Amino acid sequence: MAQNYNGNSPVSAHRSIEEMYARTRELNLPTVFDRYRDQQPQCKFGQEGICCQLCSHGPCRITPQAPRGICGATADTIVARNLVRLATHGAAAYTHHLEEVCRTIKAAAAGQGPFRLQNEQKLREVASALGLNANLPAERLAAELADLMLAELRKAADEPLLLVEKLAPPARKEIWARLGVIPGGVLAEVRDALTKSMTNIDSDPIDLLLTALRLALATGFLGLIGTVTLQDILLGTPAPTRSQADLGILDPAYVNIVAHGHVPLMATAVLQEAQREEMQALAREAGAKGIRVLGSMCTGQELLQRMKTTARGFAGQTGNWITQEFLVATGAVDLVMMDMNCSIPALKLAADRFHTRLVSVDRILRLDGVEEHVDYDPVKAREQAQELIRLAVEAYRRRAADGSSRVHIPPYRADVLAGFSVEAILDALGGSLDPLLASVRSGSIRGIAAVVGCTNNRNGHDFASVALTRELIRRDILVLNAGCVSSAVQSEGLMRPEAAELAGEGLRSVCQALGIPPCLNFGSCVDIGRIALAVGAIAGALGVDPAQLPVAASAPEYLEQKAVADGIFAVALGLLTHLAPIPPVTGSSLVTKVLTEDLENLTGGKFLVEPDPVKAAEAMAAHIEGKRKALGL
Ligand code: XCC
Repeated sequence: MAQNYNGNSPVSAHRSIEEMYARTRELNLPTVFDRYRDQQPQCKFGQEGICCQLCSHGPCRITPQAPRGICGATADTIVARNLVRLATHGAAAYTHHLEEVCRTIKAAAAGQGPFRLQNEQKLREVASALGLNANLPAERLAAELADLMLAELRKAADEPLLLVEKLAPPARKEIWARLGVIPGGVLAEVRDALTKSMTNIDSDPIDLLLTALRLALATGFLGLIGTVTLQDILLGTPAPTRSQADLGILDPAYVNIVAHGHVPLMATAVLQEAQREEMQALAREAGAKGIRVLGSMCTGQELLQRMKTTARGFAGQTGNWITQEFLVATGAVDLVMMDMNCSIPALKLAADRFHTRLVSVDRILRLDGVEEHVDYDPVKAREQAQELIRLAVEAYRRRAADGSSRVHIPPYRADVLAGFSVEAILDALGGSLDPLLASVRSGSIRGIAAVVGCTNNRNGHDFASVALTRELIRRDILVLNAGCVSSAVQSEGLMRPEAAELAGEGLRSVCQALGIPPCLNFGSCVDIGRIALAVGAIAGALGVDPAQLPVAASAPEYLEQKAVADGIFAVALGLLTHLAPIPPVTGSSLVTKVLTEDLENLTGGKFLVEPDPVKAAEAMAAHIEGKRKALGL
């Protein structure tokens, strides 16, 4: 159940983290929960989005006595501008991920580096949909597709994205064209949004909000859908596999390497190298039973869902971003390879108390105090992976010399069935969406909810994600998870087929007939692109617009800027999008009203801000029932 976090236990929805929090207190190691408490009370101006620090006259804070900043900007302008800047950060970060995948596909196509294309069928389908000659040899076609994506990334703002033209549902394109938000290249959109949200350029809150929509569409189609598509071609399309989650999967007898971040390329290379006898022998020489690669956050979800293709031998998922300090504090982690985002500065403080080695494996990631980096290079990744494994074995030797008294592993773990994708669902259903749609029509499944995104300590770790998911499945709403929410749900055992027992009667019978859990793991946060494709496919099969579907989205514990861009993408797609905690927009009644009310008349989607997960589930269910009625279901 939802808790009001006050710095006392319970701090987390998971027994493992409760136990580890007690352990870190014993060790006098401050963690996220303690620092959260130390920050209270937090600044109300920042929370409401009405602090402007853009120019050297600032900071300006809006109050009834001072309703305008020194330049004359209103609360509406300041809030909208701050929101655009958040979304811009998110959009920019996704482009890095896409570029890394493009570089890797090109290396693989040239026969360089550790990867070979895993899904030629998808390559040919996508290439043909985007107008390439799908009959070319696979390697050449893959390189052309990667070049096409890079060209999309770099298009000018007035050159509409091909991916929107070719992949968006037709009714959506009309709506976006009317609003003037069909985007050009993401980099140009990022540049425009950053420029507009500078001091004294764009002070029109409505234009700023439209800028955010445009940016989010560019992000959604290229950063999310483009990246997911290329990753499937390179690493394989997710297929159902069994694994385990939570800190109890750690085994101190092994050299433990944690894959932590978002871009699963170096992690996959390390996993593949770690399977080789020569590397396992290195570990045994050091006295370990072998090497295990464990997942954390979104990189872990990426490995988990590809255990049938490039991630064979993966040992399971430890948790999400709030778990990271507690994971290191088990004393059983030898190396954390950190890629892209969500490695917190405090991870170093935890690692310093143990033998754990932190290594950045992405050129854009640097952690204060961490000198070691092996920046991913698609051509040299095999040798880099071997280097990382050697560093881990060295750290293991230090741990072994230290004795095992400092290792503390909470005994909790849960079985997981992961690896759902549109293709995997079609397979499970015998090749067509019809059986699923029939269950929705008959009402056994009332609708579908995408419960995705980060975890956030504001209301305690993972309480809202788990409670909302439970409430939705109880109401016969099929849940798709992605991002840190996936870990929350996995650790509580909700991604086992047996969790069908917790669902309402209708959903339970469908899940039991198919042998699937009531919460389907769609992977990492970039896999929100996969969910968008699934929504588009369902809308297409029913011959309606996505906004008409009995579907809703939620980011019940959103944290950072990528999630802001994702959320705006979901409302642009026409979905009711639940959000908690309360985003920094409440200082402007105009922006709040546009986002939570008026937007529905424009895109069909809107935000629902509700910190209480039970109330949020009720509102999402009511929305789904309304859509069913309108469709005559
Ligand atoms: Fe980071 Fe992906 Fe958010 Fe989790 S979900 S807190 S971004 S790790 Ni993407």
